[in-house]
Amino acid sequence: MQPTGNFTGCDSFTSRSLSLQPSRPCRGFPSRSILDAARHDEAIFGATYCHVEIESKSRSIIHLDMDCFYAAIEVRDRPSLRGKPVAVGGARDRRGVLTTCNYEARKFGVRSAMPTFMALQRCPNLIVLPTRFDVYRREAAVIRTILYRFTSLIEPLSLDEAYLDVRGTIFRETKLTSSAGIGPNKLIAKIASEMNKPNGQFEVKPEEVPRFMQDLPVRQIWGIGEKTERKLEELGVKTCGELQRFSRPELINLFGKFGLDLYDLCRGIDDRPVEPDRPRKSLSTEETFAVDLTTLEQCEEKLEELFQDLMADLAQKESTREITKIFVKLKFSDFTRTTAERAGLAPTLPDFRALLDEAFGRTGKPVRLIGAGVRFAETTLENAQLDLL
Ligand code: TTP
Ligand code: MG
Ligand code: MG
Repeated sequence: MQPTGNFTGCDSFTSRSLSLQPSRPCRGFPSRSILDAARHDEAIFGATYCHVEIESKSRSIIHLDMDCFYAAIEVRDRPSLRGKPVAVGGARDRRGVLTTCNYEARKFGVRSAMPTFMALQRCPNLIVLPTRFDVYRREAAVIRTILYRFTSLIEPLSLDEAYLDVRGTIFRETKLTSSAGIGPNKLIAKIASEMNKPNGQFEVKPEEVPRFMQDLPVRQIWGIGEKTERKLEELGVKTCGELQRFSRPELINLFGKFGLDLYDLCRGIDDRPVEPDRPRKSLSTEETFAVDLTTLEQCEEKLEELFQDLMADLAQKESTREITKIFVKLKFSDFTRTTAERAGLAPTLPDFRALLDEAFGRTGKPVRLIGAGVRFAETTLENAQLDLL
């Protein structure tokens, strides 16, 4: 295994020493590919000996992930914050939650998705900044353009150089650091990219996979969340090596179909090819209420929460697509539904509110579900990306 450190020109982070116990769980897996507009700060791309060998065993996958992405952008844009603990998210008095924080804040135990009040208890000097999704979307588009430049250039013999170049180029052009992992498949590459974060990289060669998996905590495997982790712990299983002692039938008994995946994954086997994403046509969030909402004011309050979720989801999953329409969907207590939708509106809260007012005004019935969403322009991913630059 080959840990490699920082490139020059980025002095604010230090490279951590090699450890086979990654310090944090691997989230958001599986990722799709470098063409995937759905992920804003990470990309997976495959390098093979030649184009036709994409299905062969000679696959090499690089997984690249930006370091504390939103927080790093905020610190870059406000140099006076350098070296201080910084987080991005909702304010404490609004019962906010953090989207992320920089590595200075992580030393205090501050984490993504942590309520802001709790983060401030752990780190009283934490500087909490509001989100600027439009800026993150724009940065993601710039980074993706850089990545496009590399996709056709990578060859196995120069892989190390290639991913160094990718990270170096991103830093030169955005002043943001990233981390990369390289491995024989997506699973290993993704886990490897977390090994030397921030501003580091890590390679697992095919022959090193068995050793790499042996002590790896099961939580690092995609699909294993808190619940499965607990269930495994009750069975005395903490590492992938321990999980390898179970047979296929035993795992199917315990976890259903996912047991079959687990059998392979805990051995570091993952055959998913790197594939360009098929662009989705729309993105929405919705909520069904335990108690129906009867007034427009109640609906507006819920809409604001849905709007925040939608904006976060949009920045995360479709950071660069052109939005053509926005819509609000209501389902009523009698299960009838209506959708108010309009072209040419920006995805702003007042515009969503106008659509809600319109939809609510159509019936006045109690509301059991509200949905808010956007539709995207039909365009190729590359065009979508370039449009925004
Ligand atoms: P991540 O890549 O998971 O985290 P990160 O880039 O902040 O830090 P790391 O160095 O560990 O990779 O997520 C990318 C961005 O997505 C993150 O900057 C903010 C956003 N995000 C949320 O909004 N909510 C979340 O719960 C998480 C995990 C991320
Ligand atoms: Mg990420
Ligand atoms: Mg990241």
